[in-house]
Amino acid sequence: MNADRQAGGSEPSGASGALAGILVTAPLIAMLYLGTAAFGLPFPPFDVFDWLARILPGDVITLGISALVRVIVGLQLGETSATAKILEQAAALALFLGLGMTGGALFFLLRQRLGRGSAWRGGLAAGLAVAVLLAAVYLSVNRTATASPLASVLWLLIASLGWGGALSWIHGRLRMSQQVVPSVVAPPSLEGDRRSGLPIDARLLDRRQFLLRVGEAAAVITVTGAGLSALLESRRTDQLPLQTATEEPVATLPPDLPNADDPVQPAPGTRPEYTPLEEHYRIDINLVPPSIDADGWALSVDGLVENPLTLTLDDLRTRYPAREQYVTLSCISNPVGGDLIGTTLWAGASLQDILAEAQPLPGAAYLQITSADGFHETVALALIRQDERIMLCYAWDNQPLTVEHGFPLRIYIPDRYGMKQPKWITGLQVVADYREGYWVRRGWDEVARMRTTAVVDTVAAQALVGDGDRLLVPVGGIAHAGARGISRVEVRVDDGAWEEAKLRRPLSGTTWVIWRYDWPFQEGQHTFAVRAYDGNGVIQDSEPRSPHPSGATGIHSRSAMLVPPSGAE
Ligand SMILES: Nc1nc2c(c(=O)[nH]1)N[C@H]1C(S)=C(S)[C@@H](COP(=O)(O)O)O[C@H]1N2
Ligand SMILES: [Mo]
Repeated sequence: MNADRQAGGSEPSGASGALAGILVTAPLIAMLYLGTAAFGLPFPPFDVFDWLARILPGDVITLGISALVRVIVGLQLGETSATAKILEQAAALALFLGLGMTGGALFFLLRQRLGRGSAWRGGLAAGLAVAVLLAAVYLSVNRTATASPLASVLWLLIASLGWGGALSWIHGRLRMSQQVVPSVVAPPSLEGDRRSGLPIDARLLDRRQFLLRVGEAAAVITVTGAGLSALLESRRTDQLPLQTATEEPVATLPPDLPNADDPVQPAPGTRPEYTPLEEHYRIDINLVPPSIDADGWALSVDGLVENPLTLTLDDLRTRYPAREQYVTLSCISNPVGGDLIGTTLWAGASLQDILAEAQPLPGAAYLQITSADGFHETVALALIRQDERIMLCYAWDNQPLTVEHGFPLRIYIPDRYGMKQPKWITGLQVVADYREGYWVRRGWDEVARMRTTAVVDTVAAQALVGDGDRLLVPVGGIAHAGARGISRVEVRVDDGAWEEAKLRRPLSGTTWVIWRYDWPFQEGQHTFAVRAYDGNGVIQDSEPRSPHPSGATGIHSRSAMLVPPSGAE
């Protein structure tokens, strides 16, 4: 046996370490999930992913986002932003498992190198190293754990030590089984002990059999832990109506829309003009949105101001005239025709009113906005002075902001893509110098002005309408040009001429416009293309451009097979 070891190759290999890493990390993930679901402790797999998303170069992230959106749209995986979050969460788990695997391999290789020193000390060192890394990541990005930082760091320490201990234990057992069962006679089967003629004893199991047992245990712990956590979490979220962060009643009726009497009705199949809140896209840099306790939160307005302010949510609601605005918000990553766009009623206080109270000092030129998740943006004071609609918004759809959409406070800036409009605002600072915002620094457009775009949502081949002796096909969708409005929409069928569509009066000057075009029915396959002119009469860019860096452009079209209605012949 000694000879075997001295001959080399008796130490468990790096590959065994990789396997051990997986077998130890999977149950660890389940236990961490349980800690999150039961006690609001941090969940490092998501934190590590969010941390990477913040430190990786902008091009890498942008490439990742556009690939993700293309896959979701291409494979028709469902609503883009919700699907993206699920895929990102899966990627985060895979990444963490991969890191655990690498950690296991490294541990085994290091043990080979460092010889046979005290095994438990190796495990302790590995656990401590992991604990330091996880705690650093937690402290730098985590805004979702509700447990105290002390409890959280302790928990990370315990979990990491458990991980290192288990790894070291597996390593020790593998080495021991190698010692007892010479590799020449240890066949890769459960018959191993009998064939090698050794007594059946847990300590004498051959490596494969031992790993099989560990694998079984790991699977049981992982599945049980994950199942239990999922159960706990669904209980908890069931109690939160729509994940609203306060106890205020949630409005269930759609608001009375100001254009309800407009004669131009959306073509059947057009997306809802007013987006149900739960269907509004969500885009941000967090796998789980930051949860902010309303009681502990207050907005600080400081920097180059005569009169620094600290405003609670109630102050914002009561000290300044409330403003309401129907708004269409779009992500700059939205492809033409995509679903990363939505319309709802925003309410808040004009930033003009708040700045008037804070009184910027001479030399003040910009407002820096910081968010709980580390996101930030800069707005020129000159822009705020010329547009009273720029507001700090505390309500959407007649109710407090939901956690996903920025509770307790977000900003609204007309005519800008979502990337310029922070959610989960914690502070405003009046400054002299410009500083690039989060996505600007990562290579996206500095101004991020909404592009003029139009989309064919529907060719209502199943909802033909009669018009005298003619049969018409309703075609329709949305057109949008930020706060510039839409003055004209045109439709082209196949290679025909551009024809004017009807416009429905919009909910406000800052929402999309619903258009409709009823086309005299012609049998066969037809393609309907659409283009829009903004409120100033400027025609849209028809050149197809990808979202990066300034927003997607191009002509949207939709094809449909038109067959005569049965019974119409
Ligand atoms: N704090 C914070 N605010 C943010 C973001 C973010 O990642 N963090 N993402 C921005 C982007 S890119 C968009 S498109 C909008 C989306 O807002 P919504 O999720 O409410 O639709 O939020 C913006 N505000
Ligand atoms: Mo966005």
